[in-house]
Amino acid sequence: MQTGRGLFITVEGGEGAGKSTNIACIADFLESHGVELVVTREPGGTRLGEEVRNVLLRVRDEAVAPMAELLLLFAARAQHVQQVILPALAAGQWVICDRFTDASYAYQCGGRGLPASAVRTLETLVQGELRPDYTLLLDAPVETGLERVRGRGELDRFEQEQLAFFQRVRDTYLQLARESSGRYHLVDASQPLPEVQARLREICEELYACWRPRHQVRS
Ligand code: Z5A
Repeated sequence: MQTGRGLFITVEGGEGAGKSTNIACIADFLESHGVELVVTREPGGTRLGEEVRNVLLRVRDEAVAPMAELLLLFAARAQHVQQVILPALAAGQWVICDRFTDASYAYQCGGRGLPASAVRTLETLVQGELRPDYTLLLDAPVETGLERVRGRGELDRFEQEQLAFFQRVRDTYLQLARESSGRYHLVDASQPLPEVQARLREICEELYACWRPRHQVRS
């Protein structure tokens, strides 16, 4: 982490883990401490990225090759990194991103079976040295998350996958959390929302306390 730079925090988890709900709570908490931040998401975060998102999520009558899916995700990511993430971090803002490259390891490698080397190659090409400073993994049993999402109505192309796919995604996230335990904060997202949010506020408080002494924060 460079001095003067904002923090890059990614929020990951399976379907219905509560990423969107909890990012709103994290953003409120940080803003109340005077942290300037950008909240964004993947796929998406730019006009181009949001168009790619629509292409990726739309239900289609042809199978999408896993490598085509991965390349589309990284095309959107390249635009997002250059247009949004790097400029915000350089300006000292925090970036809170709803999913990032760990989702490609979880979904395209764990879920679809692509080799991790494909993601590693694209990660280096597209991001250079940019990696998240911290990752909050909202973890819940697959059935719990799917139940929450399926109550919402129409399912997108990913949400129509089978249970075994989502189980592989979850297992991959948990493996990433074990391998990068310094970066990952694992949060039990099956708990009631107030408890999940209390834990997230605690984590943000710790991150903020480490970051603040090196930075000017408006009162
Ligand atoms: N994808 C990929 O394959 N590879 C990549 O590299 C990237 C993405 C970046 C779209 O992502 C898809 O892109 C995604 C993976 C793929 N697959 N799918 N599907 P997305 O993040 O936009 O989609 P999502 O994961 O499906 O997000 P979501 O459905 O919006 O889930 P969420 O944001 O985690 O949950 P939520 O909307 O905050 O909460 C869902 C409901 O549960 C809502 O009614 C909440 O009030 C409720 N909730 C949340 N927490 C709780 C608790 N603790 N208790 C009770 N109820 C709760």
